Amino acid sequence: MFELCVITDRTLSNGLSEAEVARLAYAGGADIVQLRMKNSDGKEMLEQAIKIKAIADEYAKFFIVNDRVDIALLSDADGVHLGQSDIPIEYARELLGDDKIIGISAHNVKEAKEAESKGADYIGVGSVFTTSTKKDAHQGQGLDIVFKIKQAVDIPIIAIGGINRGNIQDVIRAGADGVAVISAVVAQKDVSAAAHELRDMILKVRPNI
Ligand code: TZP
Ligand code: MG
Repeated sequence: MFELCVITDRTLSNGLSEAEVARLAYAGGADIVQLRMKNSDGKEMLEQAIKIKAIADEYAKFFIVNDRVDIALLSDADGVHLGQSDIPIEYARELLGDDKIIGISAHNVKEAKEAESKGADYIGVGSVFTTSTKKDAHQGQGLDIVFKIKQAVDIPIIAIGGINRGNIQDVIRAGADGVAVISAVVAQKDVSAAAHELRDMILKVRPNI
């Protein structure tokens, strides 16, 4: 369900819109597309969200919105992904209800356990490796953080940050249930092929999916 999450980034997507990237990513095998539009107007983000929701339904895949609970509700997304300084999970849950997915970013075991106890559906863990995609990321926490958080919680964990074809299998072996990537898919010439290759690599390490 959560094996490969592709997160949009207009600045890396070679002129493609978020919805165009989403279609290619789903076609290649992404399980989730997360719409991430930092600094964009609500109107433009909602337009992309509504388009991606329709595409996600076509492919019977998941659609998650980064940061914006309002956009998630208005587009009938499957859920939201929230960081430690976004709307706290208890408030987001009040708005979204029990049926929507809420993912929470955690950088240590304490944050992960707290998110789980407050009803998070999955934990985003990172940045595992260094990445230039998110300048203020907690850089390069290593595979160790994946292992530690996996031991500490019972909900799925999705690793993020600098993950690519060269290290994705190590991340799964360290205990991640899934991975989230931006540049390794969105910035590639063939977005579908990149998503397909990464998902295949996950399957090779976890053939039981
Ligand atoms: N959160 C932690 S690292 C990161 C986010 C959104 C960026 C990941 O991008 P990339 O290109 O897959 O390293
Ligand atoms: Mg956020």
